[in-house]
This record gives sequence, structure tokens and C-alpha cells, in this order.
Amino acid sequence: MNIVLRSILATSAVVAASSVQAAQPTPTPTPTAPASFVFDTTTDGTHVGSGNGNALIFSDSKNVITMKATGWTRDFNGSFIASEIVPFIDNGLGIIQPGEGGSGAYHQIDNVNGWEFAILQFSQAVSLQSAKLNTFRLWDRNYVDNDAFIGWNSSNLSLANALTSAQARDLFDTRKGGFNSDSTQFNSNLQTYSRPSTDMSNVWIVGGSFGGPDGQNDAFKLAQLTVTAVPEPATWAMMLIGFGMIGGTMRSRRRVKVAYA
Ligand SMILES: [Ca+2]
Ligand SMILES: [Ca+2]
Ligand SMILES: [Ca+2]
Repeated sequence: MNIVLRSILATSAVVAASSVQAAQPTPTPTPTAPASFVFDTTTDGTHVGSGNGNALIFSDSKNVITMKATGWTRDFNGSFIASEIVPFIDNGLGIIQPGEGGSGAYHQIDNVNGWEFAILQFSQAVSLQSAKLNTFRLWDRNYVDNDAFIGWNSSNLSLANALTSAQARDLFDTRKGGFNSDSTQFNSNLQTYSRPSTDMSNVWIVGGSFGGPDGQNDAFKLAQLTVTAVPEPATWAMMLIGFGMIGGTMRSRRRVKVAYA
């Protein structure tokens, strides 16, 4: 190999090495793995009001997210009626539809005499991963069944204000999605849904199944919810600004190198 060729090859190697360096991509933000939060609703929440239209407030096990639960009934005329949500410690949350308390109470979340559901408002958007729907037999039935309807929606409503019936109807009617959670799919009361992050919403609806899937009434107590959340938009904005600054610094360093080469 002659000297000229050797020199060209050597130069090419240097150029190749430096282009490899130059080709180093600017770091791009990698999405943080969603964080998991568990709400144990067999603990007594913070009570807001009492009787029909009351609310219970819970924090997750890490004390990051607040969840406000209210109880509702959609009666057979299609009216949305504020109901009482009750913490039955050890069993979970039940709902008492107006007129179903006292002796022979239907204190579960059920779909007898109307469709009962809990509206769960969160302090930030979350995706539901699992729920524990403890079967709880209705006093006048000889079976247990915990088919459920799960829906979700986004809302600007403040957790500090009481929900009106019109707002409850609106949250249900304009929901972004929902599914029937057929209990035959599950071997235990803990039902795993693993909703994708596209279903991230700050309002979730959990009730007895709405119009299906079998002829048996559903009755359960809501004992636990596991949700996931990604960083809030403000956090993302800070991260993007941070990465933008790193990128800017690298670019200006490159310019300096070129200027003094
Ligand atoms: Ca009930
Ligand atoms: Ca009922
Ligand atoms: Ca059923």
C-alpha cells in the first residue's frame, strides 16, 4: 500500500470516526413508566355531607392522588338521582338508592329498582388497571353476581363542589368509553382491566352492569381500585424545556468547534 493511499485511508477513518460522533442523536425524552396508585376503599374516607348526595374522599396509598366518590341511581324513568354512598369497612363501598334503606336494605351497589353507580372523580387523569368488586348477596336472592359497567370521562368540574344530578347525567351521557365487566371472565372478586393510557381520564364510573349480560341482578361492594398515571402536563413541559436546553447547549458547542477548527 503506497503512502498516499495509506494517508487517504487514515483520513477516512478519522472522518468516519468523527461522523459517528457527529451522528450521536440528541437525547429525546423517553416516557416515564406510568406510576401505580392503589385506593383502599375498605378504609373510612373523609365524609362530606350525609345521606343522599353525600361524598366520600380517599387518598391513594402514596398520598398523591385524591378520589371523590359519590353514589347515583338511574331509575327506570331515566332520571339520575343522588343516592347515599356508604363505607362498609372490610367490605368496601355500597350505595343506598333512595327508598332502599332500613330493613331489607339493598346496601350493595346493585341494579335492582334502577341502576346504581359510583362516580369517582380524581384530582388528575388516571387509567383504571383493576377493581375489587366484592360480591355481596342481596338479602332476597339465592345467588351472588358482580357483573359491572365501567365507564370513563374527562371533566373540568372541581372536586370541591357537589355534583348535581344534571352533571351526573352529563358525565354518563358524554362518557368517552365504557365496557361491561362480565364476572364470568374473572376467578375472583379482583377484576383486572389494564386499560391503556389512551383511556386516561379524571372521572370513572363503576356500577352494576347496565343492561346485561345475564338475567341476574348484580350486587357488590367496591373494595379497591388500582390506577396508573403519567406525569402531569406541567411536568412534561418542564422535562421538554430541560431537554431543549441540553440540545441547545450541544448545538452551540458544535458551532464553537467549527468556528475554531
Ligand atoms: Ca343499593
Ligand atoms: Ca337498587
Ligand atoms: Ca348479572
